[in-house]
Amino acid sequence: MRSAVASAGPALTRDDFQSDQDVRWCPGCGDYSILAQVQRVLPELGVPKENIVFISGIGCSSRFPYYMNTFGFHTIHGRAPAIATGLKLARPELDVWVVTGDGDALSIGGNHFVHLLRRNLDIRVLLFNNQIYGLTKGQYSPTSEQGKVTYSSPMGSIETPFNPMRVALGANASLVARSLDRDTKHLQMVLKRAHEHQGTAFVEIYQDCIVFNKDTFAPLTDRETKDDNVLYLEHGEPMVFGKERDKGIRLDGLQPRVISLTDGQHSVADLLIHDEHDRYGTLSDILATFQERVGFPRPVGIVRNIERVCYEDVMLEQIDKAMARSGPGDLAALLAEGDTWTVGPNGS
Ligand SMILES: Cc1ncc(C[n+]2csc(CCOP(=O)(O)OP(=O)(O)O)c2C)c(N)n1
Ligand code: SF4
Repeated sequence: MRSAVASAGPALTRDDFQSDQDVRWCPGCGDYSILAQVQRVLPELGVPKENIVFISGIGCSSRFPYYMNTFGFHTIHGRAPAIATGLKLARPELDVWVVTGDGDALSIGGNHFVHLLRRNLDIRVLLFNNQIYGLTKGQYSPTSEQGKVTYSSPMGSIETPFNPMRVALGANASLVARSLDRDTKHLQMVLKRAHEHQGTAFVEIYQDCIVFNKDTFAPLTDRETKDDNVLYLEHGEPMVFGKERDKGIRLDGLQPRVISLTDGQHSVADLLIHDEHDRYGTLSDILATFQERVGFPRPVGIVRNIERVCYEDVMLEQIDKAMARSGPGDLAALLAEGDTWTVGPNGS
């Protein structure tokens, strides 16, 4: 269910969304940029501050609600989706955002995370992926690459990492997107699109943990290399990338291939056209594999955007129907009915 829109009050600015708390991330942490982009975008969304709620779990990223001058809840590790679900069902008019990290969402909170996505409540989920546990000082996370040497994997992680986009698509998330902390305009665009979406919008944001996983995303953010390593997706447009826009993605049977647009063998007409509304996710599933393929660019932007019924709309309808049929109900009477007994002293 859509959140309530703004009344005709004074226009809000970025400053209106800054809280009075000192921001306690390490200097240079990518979280600062994400916070700034969220605070820049919110005034444009037209939602009154008192209708916005940020709910987080535990981690550096999860300190986010303290820094927002909105309602917020710093909950327990991995459980932000559960709290957000309860809140959205009780107060469906609120604009609910979940902020989580790769550890919070995909280790301890993996179960809650996938069920939020499959249920499709109208909630936005921002996953700050720094491929490490930041708050607890640098243990490998479920998105750390195989072989990653950390305090908890001194000989290199032997685990196959989660690909968050594949997890989200596997849970049939209705909006799946990716952006980067340092690509500020792109991140703002993705946040706005996530907000427009009705249903659970999952946004993976690559975030630099400058202390424990410095420069992990440098090839995707450094000026000299990013154009050759990032594929900016645009609905209805051919998949072109490269500093000279000289490369593209073509489908060869079921396999995507990177092709040159300057070798005289191919042209833009041969390239895959992005379709974010592809209902069954064939294209988004292919795009999600790019990060595992050597020599492929990393897709960013809206990977998938389909319409699905929102969980809270159907649940509220069911509650209305049940009340029309059986009246408003009486919880105390329900708890006391049927076989009940009283526990006496010493458990007798
Ligand atoms: C029940 C429980 N288990 C473990 C922890 C320790 N812990 C706190 S944050 C965290 C991981 C944070 O990593 P991530 O979600 O990637 O966030 P980041 O700090 O990198 O932003 C862990 C394991 C905890 N606080 N509570
Ligand atoms: S430990 Fe890493 S993620 Fe946490 S505040 Fe510092 S730089 Fe940011």
